[in-house]
Amino acid sequence: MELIGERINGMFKDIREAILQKDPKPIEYWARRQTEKSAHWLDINTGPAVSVEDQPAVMEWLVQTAQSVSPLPCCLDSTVLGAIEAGLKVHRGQAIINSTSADQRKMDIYFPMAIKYNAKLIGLAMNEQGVPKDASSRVALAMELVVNADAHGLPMEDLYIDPLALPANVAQDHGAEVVEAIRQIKMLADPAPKTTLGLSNVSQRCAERRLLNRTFMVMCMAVGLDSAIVDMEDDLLIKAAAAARVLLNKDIYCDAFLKTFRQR
Ligand code: THG
Repeated sequence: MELIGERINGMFKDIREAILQKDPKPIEYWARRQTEKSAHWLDINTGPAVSVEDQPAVMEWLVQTAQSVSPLPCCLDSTVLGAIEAGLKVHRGQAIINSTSADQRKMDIYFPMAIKYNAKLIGLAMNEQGVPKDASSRVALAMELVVNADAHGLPMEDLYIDPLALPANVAQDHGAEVVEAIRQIKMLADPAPKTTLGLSNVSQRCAERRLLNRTFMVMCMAVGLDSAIVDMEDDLLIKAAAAARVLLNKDIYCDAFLKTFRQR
């Protein structure tokens, strides 16, 4: 299970303030902290308070600040093309572009960009018409992403398809559809594309957030979830990921499997 730490996101008040004050300390803190907690990538999102014009410079600053204290690669999370490219230009290691939709005009820009910068690419199972209601429409959009990866020459293991998790309190019917979509997406091609989710979406403004996050993650892992953007502060979530890998026979069982998982 590949873990992408969600915390460097302007949606959080301390990060929003850090961006406005150009104070590197909170960024450095969360880059180090999520690295210690065994994240594999750092999601970097400027958040809603930064204007489109300012986004490239802020993304560049966030990536450089995070990578000045952490060896981890970043998952560049923005809807602004210029911000993604600014992040890619200063990034060290293999980045993840987060994200393209299955909109053909966007795919024709983002797939070549991923290849140019040797980056991985998250493809959202949505298009101009928005987020689909059921599993089969998510899978149809995932197929568009797979076809485009093939056509543009992006290796299938560098494509991460995100069927889009929505909050359980307002979109309860989507949970089971996401699970079924993941199961089918893993059968679309051989080798299969990878799968990912913004896991904490599922519990936004819900009671018992961590319980919902952990449970949904394990359910999705059972049908082929390869990675997720997660709350690395939730130690039991990380332990559940390790346990699920053992129980799915993806890692060998040893008495130290929790420790072993965190050391990778
Ligand atoms: N798919 C992809 N990328 C994504 C998402 C996705 N990036 C953003 C998001 N969704 C994943 N990251 C987060 C980060 C934080 C929260 C949820 C998802 C979160 N934040 C608190 C909240 O809204 O309640 C913030 C509260 C606070 O200020 O402390 O839950 O789906 N590809």
